[in-house]
Order: sequence, then structure tokens, then C-alpha cells
Amino acid sequence: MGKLLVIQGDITTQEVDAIVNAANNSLLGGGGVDGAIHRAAGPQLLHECRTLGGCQTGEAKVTRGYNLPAQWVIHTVGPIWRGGAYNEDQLLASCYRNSLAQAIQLGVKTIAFPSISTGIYSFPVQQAARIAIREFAHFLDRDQTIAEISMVAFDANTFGHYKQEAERAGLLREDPPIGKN
Ligand code: AR6
Repeated sequence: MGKLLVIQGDITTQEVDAIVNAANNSLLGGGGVDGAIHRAAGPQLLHECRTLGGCQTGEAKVTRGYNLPAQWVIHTVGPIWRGGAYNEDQLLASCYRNSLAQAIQLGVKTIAFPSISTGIYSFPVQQAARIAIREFAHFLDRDQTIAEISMVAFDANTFGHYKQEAERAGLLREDPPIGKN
């Protein structure tokens, strides 16, 4: 079974096969992690994104990673938080599920996610963390192909919420010490 890592850092420097971008429906770039990914990947990323015809909220589309260490970028569009009665939870879960489905298609072994929707789109971070971790747990339970999912939080508060939810779900258990019974 693959494992989950929760780390604090910058997703654009992660040495993984694929990183996930928290994009918008146009897929033509923006602020936040989307802006950082486009800056690090270089202008060819925008060029390829222009060919994709946008992306529906909750879905995911793939491009190459260009100047990023990651070979692939999986662009997903999280819901804008509008109080919680507009299917936000289900749409956020779909982002994680559809991004992981794309990762399987690509045959990636390692993937890194940002905290989708909790920046400019204002999704409450604790609730978002619970949804993300639930999707990772469900996925890792069934999937045999992905070795490592990294959840990359940019700030300490976000990191704390994801770590807490991952611990609560029993996903961050330490390996037993080698050589001791
Ligand atoms: N690495 C990892 N996480 C980051 C990085 C980074 N380099 N930079 C920011 N974050 P946001 P959203 C965190 O706003 O809420 C864009 O304009 C950030 O601190 O990037 O889904 C798109 O084009 C936060 O925890 O994405 C859309 O219009 C998390 O990434 C809109 O923003 C997500 O924040 C999407 O909004």
C-alpha cells in the first residue's frame, strides 16, 4: 500500500512524477499556487493549457511539467466556497478523486497535492483537510500503483490541519523500529 506524507513547503520544487495545480475554469493561470506553478514551469505551460478548452469544477486535466522537476501537472478546479450549501464538499472530493484517476492513467508513482480551494477560493481549511484525507485514505486502501502521495501545505496553519486529520485517520503511523521486537 502506498503512503501519505504531509509536509510544509513549496509544491513547485517537489521532486515527484506529478504535481496537482489548484487552477480555475479557464486553466489560463492566476494567483496563488497556480501562479507559482506557471512561473516555475515557464511559458510553454500556458501554451499547452490554451489547447485544453478549460476545465469544469471538480474535474482534472493533464499537461507536461516543462521546467518543473515534476514531469506532469494535473490541473484541477476546486469549488469557490459559497457557504457550504452549493455542493462544495462533493466538488472538492471530486477534485482529489479525478486528479488521482488522472495520475493512474499517467502511471505516476509519486504525486504532490496543494490544499485545493483553501486560498483564494476560501474553503474552510479544516473541513477541506478532512475531505482530502478521507479521499487519500479511500484511494490508498484500494490502489496498488501509487507509492507516495505528498500533501504539501504552504503555511503552518494549513500544515497543522492536514497533519491532524491524517493522524486522526491513522495514515501517519511511524514504521516500527528496525531490529526491535
Ligand atoms: N506551494 C504549495 N502551496 C501553495 C503555494 C506553493 N507554491 N502557493 C500557494 N499555496 P490558492 P484556491 C497554497 O489560492 O483557493 C488562483 O488564482 C495557499 O497558501 O492557490 O484553490 C487560481 O487561478 C493555499 O493554502 O488556490 C484560481 O483562480 C493553497 O495553496 C484560484 O486561485 C490554495 O490556495 C484558486 O483558489
